[in-house]
Amino acid sequence: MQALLLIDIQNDFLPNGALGVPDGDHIIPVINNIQHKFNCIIATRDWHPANHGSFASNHVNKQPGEVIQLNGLTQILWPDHCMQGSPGAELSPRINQSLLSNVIFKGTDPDIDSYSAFYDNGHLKETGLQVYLKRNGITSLYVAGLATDYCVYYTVLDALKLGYATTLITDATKGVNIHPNDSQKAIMNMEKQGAQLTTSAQILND
Ligand code: VGL
Ligand code: ZN
Repeated sequence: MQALLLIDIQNDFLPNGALGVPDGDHIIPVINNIQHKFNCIIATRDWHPANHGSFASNHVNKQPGEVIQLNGLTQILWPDHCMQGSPGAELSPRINQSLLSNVIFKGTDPDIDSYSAFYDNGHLKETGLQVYLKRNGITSLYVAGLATDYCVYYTVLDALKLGYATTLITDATKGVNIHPNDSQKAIMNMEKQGAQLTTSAQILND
């Protein structure tokens, strides 16, 4: 059984959002077009409390983009984003939500970030995604969403480690690219670790 995982398609990650991914909105029609090909669609939401340790604003004299040690883990600091209950944390109203089977919230602990949809960045706590996938007999994951070089990347790596057959839909993801080739490198590494690559056109052909 297959599932489509839609990572963090939230207002703050779209152009004009607090942490807008360049051309992040381009993936929305692509994803809406392929949803009917899946029986199970799961969305994730980055869902941070206001005092989250990944926000530069919660540290003295720190700017977004700077790197710190946060409770023993290397942490890139971000602008305030996806604050619990804020409009920026809503799923984009342009993404079809009528076919969603479940929504997984992540990044709720102020002391640790959570890029992967499965665990926090220290692999200390599960988000509940794995339990849901097991309960529904899902063994194969198609991954799309934002951002290629952060949440999509770490979700795909964890999925592979957990033994899921994992496919990245390359035209249904966009990256932050703090460094120009970050997304390209992330895709190369996902493939090296065993991810399959496909396109929305390929999925529509199957
Ligand atoms: C993300 C940076 C910070 C993402 C989330 O969804 O890729 N990136 N929080
Ligand atoms: Zn975040």
